[in-house]
This record gives sequence, C-alpha cells and structure tokens, in this order.
Amino acid sequence: MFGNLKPLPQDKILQLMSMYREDPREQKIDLGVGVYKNAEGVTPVMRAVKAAEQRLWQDETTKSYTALAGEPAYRDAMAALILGEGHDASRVAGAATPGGTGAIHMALELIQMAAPDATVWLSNPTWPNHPSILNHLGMKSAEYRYFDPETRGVDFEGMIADLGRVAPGDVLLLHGCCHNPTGANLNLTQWEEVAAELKKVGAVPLIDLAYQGFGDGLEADAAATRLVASRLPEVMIAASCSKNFGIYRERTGILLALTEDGAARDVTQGTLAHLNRQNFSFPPDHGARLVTMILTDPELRADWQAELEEMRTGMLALREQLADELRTLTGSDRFGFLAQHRGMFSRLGATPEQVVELREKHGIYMVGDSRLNIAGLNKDSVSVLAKAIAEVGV
Ligand code: PLP
Ligand code: TYF
Repeated sequence: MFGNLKPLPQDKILQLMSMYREDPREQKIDLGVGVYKNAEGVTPVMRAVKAAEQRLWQDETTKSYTALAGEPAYRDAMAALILGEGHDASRVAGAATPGGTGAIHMALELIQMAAPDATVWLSNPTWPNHPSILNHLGMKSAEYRYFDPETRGVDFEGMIADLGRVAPGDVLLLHGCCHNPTGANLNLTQWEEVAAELKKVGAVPLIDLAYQGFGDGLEADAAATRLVASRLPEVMIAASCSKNFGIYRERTGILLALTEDGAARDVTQGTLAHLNRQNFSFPPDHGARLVTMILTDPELRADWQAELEEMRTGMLALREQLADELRTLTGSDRFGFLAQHRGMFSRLGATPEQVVELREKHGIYMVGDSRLNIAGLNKDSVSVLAKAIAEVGV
C-alpha cells in the first residue's frame, strides 16, 4: 500500500524555517514564517493568556467532551469580536475548528455539500495553503488578479475585471485584512465595490480573517468583514486566534456562516456540527476556552487589547523605520509601500535570485516570492536589512 505513495511537494515556508535553524551564522535574520516575534526575537505567551490559563488550571473541574461545534459561548464571543457587539445573532451559525486552517477546510467542505459545482476564486497571490487544500479536496478553483508588482499595491482594476468572470453561486475567498503574502489591502470604498459586485452576480464571499488586530486595530481590521456581512445575504468567515492571541499551537479557530434567515441558520449549524463529527468529533477546547475567558472578562480583555496594540504599533514603527532608511539609502521613494502595507507581511518585489543572495550573502531569510515578516525585525536589524536590500539592488 505505502509503496504507492509519491513524495509530495513540501511547504516552502516551513522548509525555509528548517534552513534558518540549520544556518550556523550568528547574525542571521529570520523574516520567513508568519509568527509574531518581539524585539528579542521571542514569540511570547501573552499576559492575558497566562492569566486565563492560571485561572483555568485552578477552576476547571472537568475535561469531559464539549459540544460537536464547540462551546456556544466561544462562538458568541468570537461573533461579537468579528461582527461587532450589536450583530444579528439570528443569522450566525458557527463551529470551533482546529485553527484558522481548520475553519478554511470546513468552509470548503461546506461549499462541497451546498454547492458542489461552485468554483472557489483565490487572489493571485494568496496563502499557499488555500490552493493546496482546495486541490486536496478536488475542488474547482480560479484566480483573480490582486497584486500590482509595479506599485506593490492592489491591482483593483484587474480585480474588478476578473470578478466579472465569477458565476452565480461561485465563492470568492478574500483576506479580511492584512493580506498574506503581499501586505497590500483594499480600502473600504473598494470593499464596497467588491460587495456590490458579489451581490450583483450572486456569489458568496469566504473571508479569511487570520490577523484581526495586526493591521489598523481590532475594530478597523473587522470593518471590511462587517461591511460585507451587512451587504450580502450569505457570508462565510474563517477566523484564526493563532496570531492575535498568540496561541498558535493550541489550534484555535472558528468558522462562522451567516445565513439568509433563522431557518437556514439552524440547518447550517447542524451541518457544521456534522462536519466536525466526520473529521475529528469534537474540536480542541483549551485555546477556545482561554479566548472566551479573555473576551468576556473586562480585566483580561483590557490587558489583551493593550498587549495586542503594543505588538501592532511595534510592527508599524518597524515598517516606517525600514521605509525611512531605504529612502535615505536609495534616495528614492520606491519603498514607501512598506509603510502603507499592513499586517506582518510585505512583498518586497525582489527577484528569486536577489532573495537567494540576501539569504546566502547576508543571512536574511525571506520566502522565495520575497515576502518578509516585519515582526522578524527589530530596531537594529532594520538597518542591516535596509543596507542589504540597497546593496542587492532590489
Ligand atoms: N489564513 C492565513 C492567510 C494565514 O496566514 C494563516 C496562518 O497563520 C491562517 C489562515 C491560519 O492559521 P492557523 O491555522 O494557524 O490558525
Ligand atoms: O504564512 C505564514 O507564514 C503563516 C504560518 O503551512 C503558516 O500563515 C505557514 C505555513 C503553514 C501554516 C502556517
């Protein structure tokens, strides 16, 4: 049986992570995998998470099974975080999933059940796991234009032109904020136009929200999702708590499905529970419980928000410093986009050869498409990176 297996392509981001670990140079800089790091290069357990874990350790009386779709309190707290306190809960079905990846996987399975002929449209480029999971499930996919390599901004004209090819019932996968891998995002006027286009065609958005709080703030980063939710009858949202709660390995995510009415909501809720049962029965609970505690306890929540805000503004300051230093070194404004982009990532626009040169000569690790993780920098290494970028001639 196993003799039939063929070696599969590896995840390039995770491969880069191993290469970095094996590099003996002391001055190396890791701008690869999308994990937040502080100025010391540490991915900390957030203060509110530690405090919630301590409380949980003291107060938890059982680890018996939870519900198939996870705890309703987790769904409600996450729906409020994403859709706002005053959202219409009668439209919201939701299930806890193992990470945001689990939520994307579940969304695709839901599409397979409800609209087996739908094509899922992906931004070009997108997070490599999107096409990988789609292919694994044997689903139809297509690409819409998104990134303009000249300006390093969004090719909005191209995007809207490509949306003209979307068929009724198709699904459009959108990054709710902090686009991975480019860092280039739509403004709200453009989101409005995309929502109108989807409504006109009768297509369904699937919003991947993995970085709420990493861009312009918790509320601002949810604004596009809320806008889409208010304009369209049906919306799927695959959210991750890995980054904004720093609980990567706890595998904490949620799929929310906004339905047209309460009756559709009930059937959809049952379908989400069914899908969890087919895949693994009950979703992981530890991370979801911590998140619920933090979101519903004013003191924990305030501390979490304050720390998240420190992380976010720290990344913004690094963006500005990098753009400034490159302006000085190159005497041009062509790296100004680094300060405009939001989230952990920016696509620098270096050639594959330049990416190799940055790695081999300067010990600077970024993904092959020249995506760099801003959180991998600190005040000192920004200067090292800026000089290397200028020297390599990006
Ligand atoms: N979607 C995007 C765009 C991501 O970058 C990530 C990565 O962290 C995820 C979803 C899901 O992450 P996780 O499964 O670790 O929650
Ligand atoms: O894009 C990233 O770097 C993050 C982390 O298979 C990640 O989203 C990378 C690869 C992967 C899962 C998560």
